[in-house]
Amino acid sequence: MTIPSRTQVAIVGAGPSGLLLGQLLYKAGIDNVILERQTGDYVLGRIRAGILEQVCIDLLDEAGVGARMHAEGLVHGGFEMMWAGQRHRIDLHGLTGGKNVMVYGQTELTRDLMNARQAAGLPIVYEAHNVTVRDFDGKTPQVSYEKDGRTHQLDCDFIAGCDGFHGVCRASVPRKSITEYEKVYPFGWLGLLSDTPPVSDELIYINSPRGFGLCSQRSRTRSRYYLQVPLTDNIEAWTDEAFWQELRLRLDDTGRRQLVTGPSLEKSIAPLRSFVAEPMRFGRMFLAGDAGHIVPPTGAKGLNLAATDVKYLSNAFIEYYKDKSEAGLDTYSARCLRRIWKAERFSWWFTSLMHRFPDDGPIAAKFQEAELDYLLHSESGARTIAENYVGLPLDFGE
Ligand code: RFL
Ligand code: PHB
Repeated sequence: MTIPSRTQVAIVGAGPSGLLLGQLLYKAGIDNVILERQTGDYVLGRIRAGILEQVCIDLLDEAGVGARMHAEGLVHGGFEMMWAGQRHRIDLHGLTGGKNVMVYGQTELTRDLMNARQAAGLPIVYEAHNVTVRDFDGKTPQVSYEKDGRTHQLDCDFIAGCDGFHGVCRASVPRKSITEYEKVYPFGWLGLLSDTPPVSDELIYINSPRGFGLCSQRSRTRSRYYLQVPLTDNIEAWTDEAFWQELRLRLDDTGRRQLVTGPSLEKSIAPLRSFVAEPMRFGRMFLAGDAGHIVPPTGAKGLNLAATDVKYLSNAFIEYYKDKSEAGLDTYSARCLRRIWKAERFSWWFTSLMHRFPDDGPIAAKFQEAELDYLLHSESGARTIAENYVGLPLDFGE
């Protein structure tokens, strides 16, 4: 594949944000080049999100990559919350006027986007090292990168920073031009993926005296489980058997009976963080997805927020090239941030409600149980959870 030295939009990062943006721009006839630090296999090996909101599903359809998702994804009309050993169902479908979520792994979605890009023969550079973004405050931004020992330069109209939390784009902005808000949580999530049938048809979020637990899934034969663990825990110390034993202790009797265990396919510990960078536009460079914000995974919002950033950004580029209007570019940051802060708030609140915080005494657990008891027995309480979980409408509050 020949990589041009000039393009309209240079996209840094081939995670879901970068690949989806590239595909939407391609559909609209806008040239783009993607530069990714890792190999494609490495990107596909990262086990992350599992839950898609309707807004994200619609966007994948718009990008023309939804066929396998509709064939293989599982539609969920509810999930369960457990505390004090009892389960209570949140009827997403009933409480939101018919909305659902879809279980479809980030790995699969990424694979669909990669395949579509390859089929269209669009330029993407894997193992692009030392990516550097320059002159984005002027009219002629540039991106340089090293590949196979040679330095290459890419001239462009715009740079899309889709390079995740540890990327180069946000880090290249002068400190005086950016404000960062951050909260780091005093625990992590230990995740385990296994080819075993899920313990239940729907997800179970568990508040237990031993800490949070989550029973999720990727398909009818593949499960994904998470346990709250101290940040000091070492992944090597968590044998599969130790994981299953701890999950049993956090489940109820029915769950313990129905749990099918097996060897792990992947096991990792992820730290939990709330983070927002403001603004998301710096001249001709725009941040999208985890490059601009991080949520703790409890509300399943990270990938979905990335998808809505990409929707606003692709629309803004399309307006710019087709209608010669900069209106979408000018409002991009404010529109995204309005949505992002609501998802940040929900994810922080849901995390606080469901986890045990090491410095909190027994009274905090009592407060959590009282709040859960109230929320799940109040229709408006349950609806508030459901409405946020399925995702607020794109035009919410506009
Ligand atoms: P990514 O996926 O981090 O991709 C960024 C890409 O940029 C590359 N990169 C660079 N490339 C070139 N030069 C550089 N200097 C570069 N620096 C970085 C990286 O290699 C990478 O390929 O960000 P993106 O595309 O914005 O996507 C965001 C999502 O990945 C993330 O929000 C979700 O995974 C979050 N998340 C969840 N989101 C949901 O909506 N629903 C869920 O159920 C859900 N569960 C989760 C999650 C995240 C988790 N972890 C591990 C953080 C569960 C977990 C455990
Ligand atoms: C997952 O399946 O990885 C998953 C599901 C729901 C969450 C977080 C992660 O809230």
